[in-house]
Amino acid sequence: MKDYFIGEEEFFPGIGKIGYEGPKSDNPLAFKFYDPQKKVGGKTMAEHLRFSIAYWHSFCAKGSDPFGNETMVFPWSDPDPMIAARKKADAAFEFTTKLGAEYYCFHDIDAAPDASSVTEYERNYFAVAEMLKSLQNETGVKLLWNTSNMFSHPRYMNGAASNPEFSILARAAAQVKASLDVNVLLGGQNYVFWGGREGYMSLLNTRMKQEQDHIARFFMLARDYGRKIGFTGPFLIEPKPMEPSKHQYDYDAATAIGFLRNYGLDKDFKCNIENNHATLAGHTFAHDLQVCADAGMLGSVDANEGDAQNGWDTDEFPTNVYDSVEAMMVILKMGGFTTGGLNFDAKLRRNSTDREDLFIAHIGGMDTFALALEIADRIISDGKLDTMVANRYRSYESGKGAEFEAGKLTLADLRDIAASQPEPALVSGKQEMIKNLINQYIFG
Ligand code: XUL
Ligand code: CO
Repeated sequence: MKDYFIGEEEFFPGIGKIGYEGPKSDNPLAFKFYDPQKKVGGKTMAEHLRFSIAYWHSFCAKGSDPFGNETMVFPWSDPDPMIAARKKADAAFEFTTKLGAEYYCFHDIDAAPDASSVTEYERNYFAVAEMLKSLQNETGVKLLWNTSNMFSHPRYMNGAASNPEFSILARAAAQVKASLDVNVLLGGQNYVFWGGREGYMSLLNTRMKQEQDHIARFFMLARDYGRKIGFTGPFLIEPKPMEPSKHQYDYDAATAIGFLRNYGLDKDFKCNIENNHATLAGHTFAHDLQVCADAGMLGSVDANEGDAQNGWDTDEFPTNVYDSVEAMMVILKMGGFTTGGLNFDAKLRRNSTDREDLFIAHIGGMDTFALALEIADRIISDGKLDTMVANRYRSYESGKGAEFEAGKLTLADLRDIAASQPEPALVSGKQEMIKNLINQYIFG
């Protein structure tokens, strides 16, 4: 057992390394479908899925909600904030190693104690970063991304880079600068911006264009600084339509991509797509992934799911195989992740209070994506679905359709083609047949 915990204290006693036992296993602390070394289409499951653990939900948030107090007792809490940070890091690496996830993600103030003085904040953060570095070296766990929390502190109530008050924008910049320094120290694969308060509560007191210009300038400065200090990975925008703001500027993937292109940031920035953010925007998870993949801008994924009956961000662990299959089809077709991965931006329900629940929740999420990976791979390599889709677009492969695609026809040419032909025949979209086919792949 000692192999799998790092610090002085074991925080998940009685739980060892989680192994693969197969679909017949009735051990809740074993993988039923995620077999890290199993090859799917030339790569191992671990190489495809690149699972990551979110520091904030797993080791910081204790289950309070607007109506109730904390329900979770964390043995890595401590009245001394630096000791608490040390214990939390030990707990995080013990958990991640026992689970067999290869990556983790954090906000600056998840990992290190916050401070209102910038110097003290930096001192805390860099000291914790050294601890994280030695834990990474000991365990082989890697940093998928870090980010700066520019939404919890009261100073950010009117936004960070979009704040009407310049001194707050500058304060936010100090956090991004420090997080980039830490990212480079820890060999981070990506850097994330989630703009929870980069939006507005009322348009009546807001200059939308000026705020968006400021965000773009802020991103340019972050990019220039990052490149200067040797950060080579992509910066990732995480779209979300609302919550906590009434309206957020990175509403959805299409909006974020339009913004990045508008300001010439699309070479250095991509998107980090979260399922529950896409559904809040009125899309499916697969929709926002496809929008990014089509733009060559799908960087990474925050894996979770919402509740179909709720209009808010419930950040549940993913168990929906249908949604995950569709997501994995998009990811596989774009050639898989490069720097990105599947980060569980998901939290336990506040009444899931046993220590083992964190393992069980992640095991479920990893098994769901492992299943989805295998099913998506079968759907793609079998080719039936692709053939049905290709048939829908066949009329553009030759003749006048191909000439249209090649830009050889005018509007008047199209009119003449239409005039010379009978009323076009109706062509079925075959949606029901396709859904039945997907069920065959999932359950057949
Ligand atoms: C909020 C959210 C964040 C980002 C990182 O909805 O998803 O946790 O992933 O700031
Ligand atoms: Co997220």
